[in-house]
Amino acid sequence: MYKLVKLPYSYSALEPYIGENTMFVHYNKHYIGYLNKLNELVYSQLPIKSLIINIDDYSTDVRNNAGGYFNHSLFWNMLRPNTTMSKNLPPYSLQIIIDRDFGSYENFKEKIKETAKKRFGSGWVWWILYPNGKTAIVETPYQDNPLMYIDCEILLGIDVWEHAYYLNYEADRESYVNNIFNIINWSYPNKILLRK
Ligand code: MN3
Repeated sequence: MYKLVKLPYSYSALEPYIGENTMFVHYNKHYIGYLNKLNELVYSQLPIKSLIINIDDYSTDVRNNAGGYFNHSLFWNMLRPNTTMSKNLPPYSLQIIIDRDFGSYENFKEKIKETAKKRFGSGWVWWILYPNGKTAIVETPYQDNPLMYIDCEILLGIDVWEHAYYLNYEADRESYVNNIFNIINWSYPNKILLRK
């Protein structure tokens, strides 16, 4: 049985950027839905990451629900509350990597916004780390993620399904993505890069 990852903050903690209703529905309806469906479909002792890496061996139903479960389990921890309305800039250790691979933090943000715009319909935008140490921004459809396609590590993921923002932003994905930089938990990618 795959298990629920607890939301590491309250449903209202990401306000004003993501509202309490959105978080409640996102967690309880969508996330728990993927998990329950996945547990109905497969009885596996395999760590979820191994299942994801070998996803081509499974049905589309397993792919969608395993992806939904895995992606959201990461996503909750990639965000953090920002009650001080600070700019939430990445720490120096990440700034160096961002400057190296994207030129500047502004360019990095632009690249993410542009990639989110390019994703037609539901999906995710990712900041990934290649085995050679370079990082890049990519996107995947539905509940897919880069581990299903290539050898890499996920540094950050942004859910650009309408269910992630519609109650707050209606169809304005751009404003949602623009605002999400205020609540990115930079410790998440930082920990992965420090291990290298
Ligand atoms: Mn979602």
